[in-house]
Order: sequence, then C-alpha cells, then structure tokens
Amino acid sequence: MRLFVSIPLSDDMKLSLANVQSFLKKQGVRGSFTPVENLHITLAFIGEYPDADYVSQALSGVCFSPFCLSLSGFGQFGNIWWAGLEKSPELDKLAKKLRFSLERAGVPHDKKKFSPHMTLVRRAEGDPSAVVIPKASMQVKSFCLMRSDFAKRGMIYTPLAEFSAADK
Ligand code: 2AM
Repeated sequence: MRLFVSIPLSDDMKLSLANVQSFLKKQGVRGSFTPVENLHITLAFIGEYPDADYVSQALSGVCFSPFCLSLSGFGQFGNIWWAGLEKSPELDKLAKKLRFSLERAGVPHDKKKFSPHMTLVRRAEGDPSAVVIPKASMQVKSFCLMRSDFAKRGMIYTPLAEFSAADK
C-alpha cells in the first residue's frame, strides 16, 4: 500500500484554503484542485510499503508538544500551486524526528528536503498573480499515518493511525 505521514488540517484552515481555491477558479485557473477533504501537510512520503503496523510502531515513539501553524504565502513547484506556512521550528523538528524514526526502523521514505506546503492545485494553468493567502492559524495536536489510493474520482486518503501530542 502507498503510505505517507501528514498533519490533518483544522476545518477553519481547510475553509480558508477552499476560499483561495474558489478565488483561483473565478480567475479562470484550471487544473486538478485538491478536494477540500484531502488538504493536508505532508511530513514524510513513504510510498509503497507492505506493513502499515510496523510503520505505526516506528512512529509511536515520536514525542512532541502541541504547536501553532499559520498560513503564509503562495508558491509553485512548476504547475503544482500551494499555500505556505509561517516558519515554524516546531514543525521542522517534528518532521525531522519522525523521519529519523522511520530511518532507524529501516522504513524507506522520500529524502527530499522538508518544504512545508499545502497543495491547492496540480497541473495548474492560468495566472496566479492576484492570489492572496488569508490569515489563518491552527493548533497542531496530532499527525497521521495515511494510506493513499488511486480511484476513478481521484485520490482517496485514509488515516490508518493518529499520533497525538503530549499534553503541555
Ligand atoms: P504534496 O505533499 O506536494 O501534496 C500523497 O501522495 C502525498 O504525499 C501528497 O500530498 C504528495 O504531494 C506527497 N508527496 C511527497 N513526496 C511525494 C512523492 N515523491 N511522490 C508522491 N507524493 C509525494
């Protein structure tokens, strides 16, 4: 199965991002817009791996305290357009810790530098210059091991395990 580790977004954060997507659509941007229920922040991409329980076990030792994330900026990886986040040392530390736990357990994952973003649209065509990313913040209280499946209607992301922050 295809696995990745992500931070689920709050409903408010999803709504703010959905409003940005609506704005882009009104501006005539075309592409494959991420369905609102699929919006997330990827912390590590594992890809095909047969044993989700083993990965879950490896992630269960990752300790972190709740922290705040705020939207900031808009960016592009080619035709993938995304909303960014204010610099967060806590987020960087969480990604580093859990990637280290995966490595220690021998679970392969994408080694690309962690570049926090929320993908809004893939294969985008149009002009994004007028886009404004609204102010929105959320408290990160957990991260999830996710399964990703290709379906006719698009990607289906299913949480397999959730790992909560320790109480402060
Ligand atoms: P994204 O984080 O830029 O949106 C599931 O495929 C998720 O893992 C997607 O959110 C995807 O992109 C992210 N991801 C990170 N690295 C990936 C890779 N090498 N291949 C596919 N998806 C990857």
